[in-house]
Amino acid sequence: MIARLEGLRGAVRAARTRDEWAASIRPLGPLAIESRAEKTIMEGLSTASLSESLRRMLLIRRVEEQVIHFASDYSDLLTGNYHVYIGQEATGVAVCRALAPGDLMFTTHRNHGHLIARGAEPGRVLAEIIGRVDGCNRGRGGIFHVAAPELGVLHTSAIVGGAVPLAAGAALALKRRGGSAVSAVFFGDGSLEEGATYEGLALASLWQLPVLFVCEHNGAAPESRSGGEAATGSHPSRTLSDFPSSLGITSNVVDGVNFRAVYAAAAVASVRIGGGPVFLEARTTGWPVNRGGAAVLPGGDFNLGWAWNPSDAPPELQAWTVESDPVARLANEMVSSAAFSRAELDALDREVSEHSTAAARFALASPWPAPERALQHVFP
Ligand SMILES: Cc1ncc(C[n+]2csc(CCOP(=O)(O)OP(=O)(O)O)c2C)c(N)n1
Ligand SMILES: [Mg+2]
Repeated sequence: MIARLEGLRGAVRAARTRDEWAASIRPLGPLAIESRAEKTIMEGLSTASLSESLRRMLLIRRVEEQVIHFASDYSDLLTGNYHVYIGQEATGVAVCRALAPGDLMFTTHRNHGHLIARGAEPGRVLAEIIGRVDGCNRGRGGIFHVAAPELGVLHTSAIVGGAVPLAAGAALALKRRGGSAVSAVFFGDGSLEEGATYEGLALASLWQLPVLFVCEHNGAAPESRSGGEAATGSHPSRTLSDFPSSLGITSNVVDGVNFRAVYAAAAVASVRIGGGPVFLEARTTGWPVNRGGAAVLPGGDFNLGWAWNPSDAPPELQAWTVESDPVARLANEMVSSAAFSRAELDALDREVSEHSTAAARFALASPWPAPERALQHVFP
């Protein structure tokens, strides 16, 4: 699949000039698939890749639950704010699935989900989150700066909007080097309140840089997710993708709860990006028990059975599970299509839960970095 995407990128670049790209600016998305190459992408979403995608979405959820346990079950593991990615798993997994191995990625204060979506080992992510020596960055990054250069995740910035210009800069380097790699950046809707974001968007458009801007709009009402207007309390435009559109960037709004829709938009974008940057606004509805910089688990860990029996979920999660949980939605779709049984998905979930429990044990057993090494890897 990845090799095919790489090949398609080259072919699409060769076929269209920059002017043609500029003229073609308009919303894209699942209904706007326009070429045979783009149709091939959707056909590539096979049974195997769906179960692998659900596995990864569940892994993010289970690892984030471990983060919540770290914060609630221990007094000294996580002493500040932390931000989990629960409710946005479809976006990270679908976008990462559409990326190729050589692509670069930048992320935010919700980085754990993105790192795992990109293939980072959960034990190393959890160890980094609690500052241990076996963490992705030897415990020096901590919860807000988990990075994995070996996976192309060059930097995480907890500064709202901070990663956007960095991703544009990396895209400039990629463009100068030639080749088909792209730079992808995840950021929240709040980033559109920051000047740095506009600089990054404007330069990416001016220089036609290969950047995939993924705006995770996690405050959207369920009815506004698949089109229409999204109520935002802090922006003058009610449709965030209007901002990049006004700068000449191809933009699209997609329902971030719908894995297939995000994948379609991201995969098509990653092919079209040869003609310049693409902006995806993925709308999700916030997990109701995500309280500011912390979270609670009112009914304990997520139970996959809630996907089929939402009335078993705690009252505050029932409506969200039905309307807005990307994991429950994909699991339900996979069972309704008769390609998978509930028992198969339960077995998948058990395996993922064991993986995340072992990852938490690994992180907790990892020692603190040695104080005498504190100045290693520091620029003089
Ligand atoms: C420049 C800056 N201002 C304020 C903050 C404090 N802060 C941390 S997360 C956050 C909310 C960001 O909202 P959004 O970008 O939509 O991301 P979400 O948390 O909703 O995923 C804020 C204001 C910050 N980290 N950086
Ligand atoms: Mg937000």
